[in-house]
Amino acid sequence: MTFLSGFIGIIGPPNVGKSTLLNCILRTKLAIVSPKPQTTRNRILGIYHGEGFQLVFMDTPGIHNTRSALHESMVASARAACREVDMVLLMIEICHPNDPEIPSIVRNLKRMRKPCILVINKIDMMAKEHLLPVIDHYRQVYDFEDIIPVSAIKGDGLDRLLGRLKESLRPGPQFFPLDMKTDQSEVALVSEIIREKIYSPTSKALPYS
Ligand SMILES: Nc1nc2c(ncn2[C@@H]2O[C@H](COP(=O)(O)OP(=O)(O)OP(=O)(O)O)[C@@H](O)[C@H]2O)c(=O)[nH]1
Ligand SMILES: [Mg+2]
Repeated sequence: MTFLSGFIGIIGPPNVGKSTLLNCILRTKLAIVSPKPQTTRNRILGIYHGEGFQLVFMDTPGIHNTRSALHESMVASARAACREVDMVLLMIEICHPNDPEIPSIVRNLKRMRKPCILVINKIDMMAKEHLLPVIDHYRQVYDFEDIIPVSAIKGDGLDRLLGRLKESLRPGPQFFPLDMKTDQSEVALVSEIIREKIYSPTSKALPYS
């Protein structure tokens, strides 16, 4: 049987749930999550091992218009990830379907002609009737391979998403060994978790930059 594999970039505006999706798919806490935007600072690999296939996910910092040096480098790393992958997951959230960052992200996708699945997250927060107009709108915006509503926090829609990603895979090597779930060192994982724990009680007191 031919082995199938591919790299998948998770991109989108800040705070839409990209890291929550990565953690839920891999059933492991690899990326920290917080209600504040711009939580993820580096791209984080998460490796999903299936029977005869491997999906390598790249969680990325939220893309937003910025002038600070730190945030510029975060956004640059998200855009670079987009260039390297075989498939992009553009995540938006149903409560802010017209985030001002989305048009520039889509322009970038068009330039790169990347196959992309639109993932509409947080469907647990809205009644179903809000979904159809958003799907109709996004059908006009880009030639998405598919549009998949999910709730990353509850795990809803993830089987469909994984099935769709598996269908898109091409023959390729097993990039990472079976016991490897991420490329982050234990030290990096621990320091990220400490950062996450500090975020919530300190709130605005934490000098963000
Ligand atoms: N209700 C609901 N909340 C969600 C869902 N997915 C994520 N969240 C919440 O949304 C917030 C942001 O989640 P993150 O996973 O940190 O979002 P992100 O896109 O990685 O954010 P950045 O790294 O800052 O770009 C957190 O408070 C999550 O708990 C979902 O499916 N439903
Ligand atoms: Mg994140």
